[in-house]
Amino acid sequence: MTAPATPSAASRIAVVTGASSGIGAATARQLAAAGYRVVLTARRKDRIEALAEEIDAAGHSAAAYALDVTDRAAVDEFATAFRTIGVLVNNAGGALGTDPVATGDPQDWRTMYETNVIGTLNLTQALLPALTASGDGTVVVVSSTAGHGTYEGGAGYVAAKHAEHVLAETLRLEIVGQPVRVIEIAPGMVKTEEFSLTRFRGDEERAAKVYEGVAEPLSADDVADTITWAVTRPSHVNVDLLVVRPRAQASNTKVHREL
Ligand code: 8X3
Repeated sequence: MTAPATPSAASRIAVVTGASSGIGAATARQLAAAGYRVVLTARRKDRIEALAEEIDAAGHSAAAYALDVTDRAAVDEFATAFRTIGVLVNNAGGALGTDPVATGDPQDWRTMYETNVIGTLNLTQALLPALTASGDGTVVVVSSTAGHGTYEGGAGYVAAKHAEHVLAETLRLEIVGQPVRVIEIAPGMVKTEEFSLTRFRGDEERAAKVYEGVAEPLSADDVADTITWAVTRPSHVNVDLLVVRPRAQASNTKVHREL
């Protein structure tokens, strides 16, 4: 079995967006444990500062930087802090609503496109020079199984996640020959504290129904584990796309529930 690679000095920094909770927070913890100096970004400063302290206290290295990924000027300003970085994990994003195409709110579609797609574009564009300068860079795009198939009520989110998939696939084509990998991780049903709650605008009952009867949805740690595994493969190994679902989920619309 291939041993996990340890980052070189020039590629030791890993930037994680949406690091205030869920998959982002779990990924920050695991990359820190794998030897990266993690830079946590999210809008909620208090949360990422607390997580950075926790990671430091565990003997690893972290810094927190409050950032809205949709604010290009702020992203550009953030990027000036880095000459070289090893890893960018584009995790920030999320879903809003489950309305059908016929009645979906265009503003929800815009918001999802902005946070998931333009946010990923902003960070990737701003940090690509530093990733390339490291001589060993990795861009991770945390998309979704929603980026690979649709389902009723999901179109706004599905469209945004398909766009993220296209961004990753196109970037990989465009920068081949440069020392930067592009990895897409596409998780299916993951039970986190916020994803479903945000989608249903705080309606706890509807949010909980998504996971009803599902024995073991994926956890944030399960997904962070796949991200960390892909990132710590030797530099010449590019995991283009990794789809990960719970065993109880065979497709976006086929879920085994014990009710
Ligand atoms: C989350 C998966 O099924 O809610 O990205 O679209 S799903």
